[in-house]
Amino acid sequence: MSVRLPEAETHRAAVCPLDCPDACSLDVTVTDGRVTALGGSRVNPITEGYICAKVRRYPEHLYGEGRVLFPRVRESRKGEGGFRRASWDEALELVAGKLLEVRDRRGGEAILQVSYGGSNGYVSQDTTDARLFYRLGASRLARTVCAAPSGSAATGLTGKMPGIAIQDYAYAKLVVLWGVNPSASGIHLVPYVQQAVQQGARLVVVDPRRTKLAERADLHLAIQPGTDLPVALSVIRWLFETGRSATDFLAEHTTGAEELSRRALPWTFARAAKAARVSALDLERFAQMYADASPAALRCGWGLERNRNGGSAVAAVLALPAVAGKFGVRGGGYTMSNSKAFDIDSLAAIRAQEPATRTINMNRLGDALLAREKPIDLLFVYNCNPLQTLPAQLKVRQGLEREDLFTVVFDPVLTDTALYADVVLPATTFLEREELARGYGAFVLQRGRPVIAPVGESRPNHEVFAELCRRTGVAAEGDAETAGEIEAALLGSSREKTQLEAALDTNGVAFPGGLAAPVQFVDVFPRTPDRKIRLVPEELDREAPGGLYAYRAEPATSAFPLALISPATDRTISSTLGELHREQVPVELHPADAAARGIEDGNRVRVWNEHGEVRCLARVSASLKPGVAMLPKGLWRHHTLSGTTANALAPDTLSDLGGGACFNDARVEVERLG
Ligand SMILES: Nc1nc2c(c(=O)[nH]1)N[C@H]1C(S)=C(S)[C@@H](COP(=O)(O)OP(=O)(O)OC[C@H]3O[C@@H](n4cnc5c(=O)[nH]c(N)nc54)[C@H](O)[C@@H]3O)O[C@H]1N2
Ligand SMILES: Nc1nc2c(c(=O)[nH]1)N[C@H]1C(S)=C(S)[C@@H](COP(=O)(O)OP(=O)(O)OC[C@H]3O[C@@H](n4cnc5c(=O)[nH]c(N)nc54)[C@H](O)[C@@H]3O)O[C@H]1N2
Ligand SMILES: [Mo]
Repeated sequence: MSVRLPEAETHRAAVCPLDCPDACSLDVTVTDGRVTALGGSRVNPITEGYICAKVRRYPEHLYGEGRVLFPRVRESRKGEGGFRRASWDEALELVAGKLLEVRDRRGGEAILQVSYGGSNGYVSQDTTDARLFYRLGASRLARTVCAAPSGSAATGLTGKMPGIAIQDYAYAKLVVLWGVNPSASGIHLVPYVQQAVQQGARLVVVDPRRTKLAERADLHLAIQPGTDLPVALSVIRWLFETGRSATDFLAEHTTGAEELSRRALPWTFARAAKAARVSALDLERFAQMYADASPAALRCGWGLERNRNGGSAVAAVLALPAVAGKFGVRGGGYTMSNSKAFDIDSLAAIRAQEPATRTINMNRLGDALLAREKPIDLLFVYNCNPLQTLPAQLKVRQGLEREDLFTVVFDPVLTDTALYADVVLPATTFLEREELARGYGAFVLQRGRPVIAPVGESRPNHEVFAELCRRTGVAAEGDAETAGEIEAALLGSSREKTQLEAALDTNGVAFPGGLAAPVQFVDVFPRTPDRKIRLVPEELDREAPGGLYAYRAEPATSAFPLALISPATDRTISSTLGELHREQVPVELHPADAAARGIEDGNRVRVWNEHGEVRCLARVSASLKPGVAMLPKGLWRHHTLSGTTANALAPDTLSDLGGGACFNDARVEVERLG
């Protein structure tokens, strides 16, 4: 009789650094060296012991079929995914050799790295990776696919002043959710909004879709995508015109109020309502509610930035609490991104100067890869899945198909982009490596430790890039290379070094200035030179076509009348984890738009415009505004019939500020397929 030994089950602490505001602290169950379950812990107070359904499925991501277990070298045509196994030594020699060959033959600018928020941790991005590409003199990347317009606006107006803490929404008497859908994209805000509502707070949602929270709202402004700017300006105009503006606050704490009021003047409720396709009375109701309530909490999301007016729209929305005088109380003010809550400077870990080479806007990757002049010969992709997440997908795909382009993809899973790689390198996930993680909603910094050994032969980013520095001969004495050295350099760059280290060592979590929930204009102030909000910052005014707050009209044409938006879903984190969902994803249409085209639930349809087409299933949904269609972001090619996604329909035009992506400026037509 054999004795069955109990399984060695342990619970280990970890932290989720994926691209999400919440930065959850995790409790990971490890059984015999394998992750068997993930849940939330209470180390980060916001996590409160629960996490999203997406990350709960992380064990399938770790050990699933899609995981890359060892380096691979291409054997088939690009896109077909035929690879042979290679050793790390062979793969790294090949990549290092190509980097040097391209630099020596064509100059460093023929090398381009493409990376984004696959892992938002401080250690796995902008450390040894940036060092390698800086020292090789590679082309620089403008990381603009997300948060560029809102980042420009928030920097210009307030120097990215930290916002209302998630837990402080419970104190609000009015909550405004503007272009944000926390039920999918940051779930820990939801219970605080609900708590506020239970205590009598009113809820306003500004969103073309009837989201879960919009269903519970006192007022849902279902505006046409891209029209947030006139809507916000009409409220600003009304506040000034009716004497409801906060005269004293504006005089003491802002500059540019008069100019802002001048620019808002043309935007009567009637005019804004016409542009936004909502009722003027509802706009006035909103303005009244906002003026009357205190504390009034405004959560500004990213849905409103992804169009031609995105930067000015966010600026106008962030100007609202200043004009209405909503700061200075707990639960009052706004939240945008708190990504700069800590004063940690990645340059300290990079230890190299950024070269003065050309900058390529990632939203124009397709054009850059297809350019004949100054071509890109080597593309290095990590922390990103550009084929599925960047605009103008067909151009990106055409670029990746170039036989004379050498592509490296470094990722834990075999993404659709990786199918076009010459070399695929296996990356560890955050459960297999060290990390220093911060949220851009929650005010926390947490230290992540590996809870399991690397799966297969996977290696962490910082190690692989440090090794490539050595193999290309650009490594230098004293470079921070190990996770410990990198962490020390990062924390060492902060004025709060001692406090941060002490907090990380004892509780595993640190707060900026020791504050989990700072109050705007009490604990935190604009980081502008005079600590004032700049309502019409000069540099933004110069950058925006026609000046800041100039509205660019609806781009629909008679050929392409429907606005196609591609918001986040509760199933994926952008495209991350998309390999776990195999079902077809439908395009959603309003019943009236579907009926006008003879389309019923479950039909096969073609969605197209001048940039490309998607063939997929259709779903009829009354949660949309008429004239608005939706196909979520982050889909993989297996999610549609044609293998193309919303990104094939997204123009590569740029927003007014920050060179941001205009995904939601896609205008399309839809027809039923036989
Ligand atoms: N589950 C999940 N969570 C995520 C992510 C994810 O992919 N999945 N991604 C993370 C990332 S990278 C980000 S940037 C954040 C994004 O977080 P959110 O800003 O909440 O996400 P989005 O889905 O882009 O947009 C929010 C809402 O804006 C609406 N919208 C679209 N166009 C407009 C418009 O013109 N005006 C207005 N007012 N609303 C509009 C959409 O219908 C949507 O409901 O979420 C993060 N969290
Ligand atoms: N149509 C449409 N497209 C959009 C948007 C939209 O609104 N509409 N929104 C955009 C937004 S908000 C964003 S933020 C972008 C995001 O776009 P991306 O930055 O491309 O994000 P992901 O799709 O999550 O891909 C990240 C990749 O990084 C990998 N990764 C994770 N951790 C690590 C690591 O430690 N090391 C390495 N080497 N790799 C790792 C993941 O496996 C994944 O393949 O997508 C944009 N795309
Ligand atoms: Mo994003």
